Amino acid sequence: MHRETARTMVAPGKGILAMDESNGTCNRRFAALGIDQTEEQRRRYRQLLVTTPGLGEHVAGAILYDETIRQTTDDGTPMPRALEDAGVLPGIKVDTGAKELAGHPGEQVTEGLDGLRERLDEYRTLGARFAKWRAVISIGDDRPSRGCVEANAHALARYAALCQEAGITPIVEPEVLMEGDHGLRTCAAVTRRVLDRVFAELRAQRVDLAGIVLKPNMVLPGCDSDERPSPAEIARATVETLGEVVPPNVPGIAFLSGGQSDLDATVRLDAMNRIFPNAPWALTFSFGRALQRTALQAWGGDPTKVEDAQRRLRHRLRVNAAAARGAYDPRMDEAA
Ligand code: 5MM
Repeated sequence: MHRETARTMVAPGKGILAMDESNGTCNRRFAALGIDQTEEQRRRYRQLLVTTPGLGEHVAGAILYDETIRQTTDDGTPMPRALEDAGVLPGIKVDTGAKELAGHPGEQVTEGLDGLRERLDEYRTLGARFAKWRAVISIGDDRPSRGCVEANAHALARYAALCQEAGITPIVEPEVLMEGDHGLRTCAAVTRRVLDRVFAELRAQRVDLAGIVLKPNMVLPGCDSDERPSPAEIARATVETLGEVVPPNVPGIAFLSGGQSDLDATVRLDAMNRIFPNAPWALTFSFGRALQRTALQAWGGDPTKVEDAQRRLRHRLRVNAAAARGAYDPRMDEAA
């Protein structure tokens, strides 16, 4: 079952909408735009996303947060049902967040394994077909440490095994952050090292690699680096790094956007699919910010702006779905 779901999640020309911001993150994004930080506003915003006309055309799955999976649309339809009705698989973020890693100043380990078996049972009852767990790795002096990489990789593997036991497909998300002044090659080396460890742990925990979706960072220079590689250079560095460590039976790789601009994320995904049309895995998107940014700004908490916001989300979905086929044309954005 988890294999079939994994294949559906990365079906050709489709991606995943990451809309699983925890309340803290969602409230921060709302606060920056002067939107009330209430449960009702978060519900209205998530309703806007899941009821976007034609959502299922470009999106195979949407990742929800615990609060959202329990909410309904105005007419009382549970959010997961609204997604199913749109032809979109409902997913759920099941980690409980990245916390400071003891003995490793400046590093984090993602928590949420305690009671996960029982929570997965409940989430499946609520309609979840897949799950997500995000590990966070930072680059800096002596970072990432061996302890940080091993602890996060082990947790990701334990999570993935529990998901498959529950018939839920795991998204495995080890994110190497963009913060820092490191170059492209450093990011490539750290990403390779992290993924190598993640796959070693997945194998040790007997996770079926054909029944997962990998959600990594693209290989990029740090935000404070002077390097300005082209989309083609980034595409090559990313796919070649992944090619060294990601087994070919993993059905799909769905990238996070990690703070890139909307356009950068799209153009770089497109370059990967143009340069590597025969990659062993599907190469698609599981963006959060790079899909939602313009929609959230347009909405701004104003009920009269819902349609405009949905139009903007639909546009970013359309261009990224094109990028997932290597068929993005910059004129698509110029015309918007
Ligand atoms: C959508 O945000 C997700 C949850 O974040 P928090 O736990 O920090 O609230 C996040 O995991 C997201 O799915 C990934 O980072 C991908 O999103 P971006 O914006 O990097 O594409």
